[in-house]
Amino acid sequence: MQRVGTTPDSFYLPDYFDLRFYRPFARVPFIAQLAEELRSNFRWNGQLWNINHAICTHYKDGSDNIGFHDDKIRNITPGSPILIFSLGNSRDLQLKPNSDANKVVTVSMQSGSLFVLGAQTNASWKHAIPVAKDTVGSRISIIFRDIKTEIDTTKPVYFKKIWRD
Ligand SMILES: O=C(O)CCC(=O)C(=O)O
Repeated sequence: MQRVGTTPDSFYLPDYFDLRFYRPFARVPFIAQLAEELRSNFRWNGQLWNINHAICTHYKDGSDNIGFHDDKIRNITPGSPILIFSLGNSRDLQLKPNSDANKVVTVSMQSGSLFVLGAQTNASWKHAIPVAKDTVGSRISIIFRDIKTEIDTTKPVYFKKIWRD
């Protein structure tokens, strides 16, 4: 067993659990390459952003969905965009302004597309991936962010499992 941390909230992990393998950047070179492309070439509001974080979400079929929410910004660089890269089957992204519960804008998230959720839009609109009306296969989204928190590689990475096997 390996002890992670020295404070009262530290815990033990089995020896076979190697934290390096639970980091998408280390595990999937394709994601690291995409992040590098975005860091070097993607300008938003006239500047480059330090895209240093990725979360992958797998929607196994049209029944997998995410309800309306805004993205929490506690750890992200102020003003930075949230970049949603889509792979696989197209799914609709719905956007709803906080000021008007009856208005919904729908964007078709095509494979290979990059949707830019700007900081102001995230602050004043909610977004969702609704259940698909038609039969649809799987989709993966990779969400890139500019995280300002330093990552301590000696600490564990927490995973929230949001898909069903
Ligand atoms: O998968 C997507 O396109 C959006 C995911 C999302 O809204 C989120 O993870 O906060």
